[in-house]
Amino acid sequence: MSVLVLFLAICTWTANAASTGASDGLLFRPDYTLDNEAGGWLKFHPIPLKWSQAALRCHHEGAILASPLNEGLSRALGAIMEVHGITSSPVFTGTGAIYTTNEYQSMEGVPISDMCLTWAAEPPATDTTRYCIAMNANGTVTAVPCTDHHPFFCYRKKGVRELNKCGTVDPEYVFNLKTGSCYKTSKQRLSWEEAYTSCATDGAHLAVINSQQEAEVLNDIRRKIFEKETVHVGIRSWNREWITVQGQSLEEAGYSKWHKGEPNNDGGVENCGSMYENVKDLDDGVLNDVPCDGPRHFICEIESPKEAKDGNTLAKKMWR
Ligand SMILES: *[C@@H]1O[C@H](CO)[C@@H](O)[C@H](O)[C@H]1NC(C)=O
Ligand SMILES: [Ca+2]
Ligand SMILES: [Ca+2]
Repeated sequence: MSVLVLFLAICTWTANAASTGASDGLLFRPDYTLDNEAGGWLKFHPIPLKWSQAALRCHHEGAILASPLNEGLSRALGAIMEVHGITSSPVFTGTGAIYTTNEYQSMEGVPISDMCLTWAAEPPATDTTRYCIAMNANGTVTAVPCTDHHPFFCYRKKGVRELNKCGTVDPEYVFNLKTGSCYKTSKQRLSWEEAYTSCATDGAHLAVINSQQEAEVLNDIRRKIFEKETVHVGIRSWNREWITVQGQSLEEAGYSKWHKGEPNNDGGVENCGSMYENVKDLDDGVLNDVPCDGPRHFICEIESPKEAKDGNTLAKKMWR
């Protein structure tokens, strides 16, 4: 009995701690919602994934797979599940037998003995299956195989420094004074669509050329990092109408300089935009249409804070 009282006392104390520190103007990604009860930012991912995929997805977003670390977080997760009508299937938490089959802890390293969990179904004592902890809408938890597919929450605890000057948690975005945008170069060659998704996951977009100066800046980056290679940029053709990933025509965007003879729609399959390799030092940064499937390097862009408002609104629409 005394153990139970102590347990409740800890839970209450933690919940109070989590709900202190009202909004102090710090920002995180616009697709995340600040939840004071949770003590940080939350994003619900309704598309079910395996536990390992869910954990990686959160990591790429600069967050962590959410666990019911305290009552505040538990309540916040339960409330969002209710809003989304998730009552029949539990959601993955960031807690499970992550490193060994019989020791349960959250991704932050908090053992389950330190959490306020009410079990609907406990993990079997001995089993070779790896179990992860899923949460029901009523706040109870269930052990489910980590290879099952469930929706999940990503969580970013409120801290002192959330975003760098590029408005992201990713240090690879480099601010450029000439254009006021931040750029990140790819590590691997991807198809245009994969490149598009890769930038979107960062809260960025495939680089859109908005001026002659930006064409030169991007071409300098391209030449320095990728030398003679072409790179995907954020334009695509729909029935031979070229539209940027922000929904503008090239003229509206501010740059529509094609290489001589381009866009030629070679083979009838050139529906994606690339920045041309530097052929004779004459054609720096001009556009060429290429097949979307062709794996190429690419540059992601985040606009300056002034313009980022629109960019973020667009991005927010893209994100669920
Ligand atoms: C909570 O929900 C789970 C799953 O739907 C169910 O098994 C459990 O009995 C419920 N517990 C309570 C206390 O309502
Ligand atoms: Ca731009
Ligand atoms: Ca072409």
